[in-house]
Amino acid sequence: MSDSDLESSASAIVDIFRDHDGFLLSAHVRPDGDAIGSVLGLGLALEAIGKNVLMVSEDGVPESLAFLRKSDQVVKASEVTAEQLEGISVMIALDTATQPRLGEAVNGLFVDKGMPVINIDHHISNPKYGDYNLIDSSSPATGQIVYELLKKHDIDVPAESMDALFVAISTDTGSFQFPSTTATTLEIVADMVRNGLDLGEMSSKTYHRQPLRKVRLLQDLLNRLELTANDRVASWYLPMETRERLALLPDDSEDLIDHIRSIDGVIVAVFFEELPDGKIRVSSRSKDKRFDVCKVCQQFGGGGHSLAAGARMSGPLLEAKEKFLKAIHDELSATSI
Ligand SMILES: [Mn+2]
Repeated sequence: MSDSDLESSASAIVDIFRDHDGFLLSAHVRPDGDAIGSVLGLGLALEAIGKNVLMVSEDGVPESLAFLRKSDQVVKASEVTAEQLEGISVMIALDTATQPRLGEAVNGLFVDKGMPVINIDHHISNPKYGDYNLIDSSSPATGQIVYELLKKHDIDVPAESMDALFVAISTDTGSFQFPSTTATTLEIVADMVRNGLDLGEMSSKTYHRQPLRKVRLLQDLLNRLELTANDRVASWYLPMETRERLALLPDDSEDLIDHIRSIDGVIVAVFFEELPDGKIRVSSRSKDKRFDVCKVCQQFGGGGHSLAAGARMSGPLLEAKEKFLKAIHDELSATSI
């Protein structure tokens, strides 16, 4: 979207905020920091201006983000009652590249109910499934789009919102290390700090509270680390058996891919996870702008960003791994890196 398109979309969305009283907010399944942070950030800001807000998530709030104030207000979509939906007239999808990624129970809450859908996101592959779309693929986090939207239109950002939006931006930028981090991102954080954000405390709560089982998982994954294509592709995989043995929670494997992404000389990192339903979740990262992992993930029905993308494949695990790595190797040979 061009700058003027973004501005007119933003104004149209703020008009909807002003004209309606009840909002349903949600983000993608298996929510990460940007997903929960954006929902809480916008939801609590709307609540503070007197709106009725229902924040839901297909999979609830991961344990690692439960420190966010008022995160207990984000409820599991399957547990929402008809009463809670009363007066809700607008659906807001945040950080969700495609509508099905909201989850089945979330979709069930608003599809065919005549609610306009607001779609705020930064995924380049977002097909603009909303009635109102604010898609800025140049933004490193949906939380950044939300913060700018609120600030530009003089909607107050309460302290709890600010914490949540900081965590959204911090996690999606890899703590302000990814190249997607812009001067605007840092200006936003400066603005937050000036307005009372405790950056040290928020960062420590976000990054320095690893459960031991997550470190045990890392130990296990390191034993299965594989380097291919002249050590330019690093991958590892997590079988169901390990998940059960270590009694892992679904989000324990989050961010672990950064360990292999960080290996010197590695261009592409891939993480294969066997899920309880037998499907294989593939996460991939590129460290070179010339190598687009989204393109490879799209071959398997997935998507995301050019430097970070994912897909879901059918099992068995080792077959999926072989197929996906072959596509990565083929793409690598076709690209002059
Ligand atoms: Mn995001």
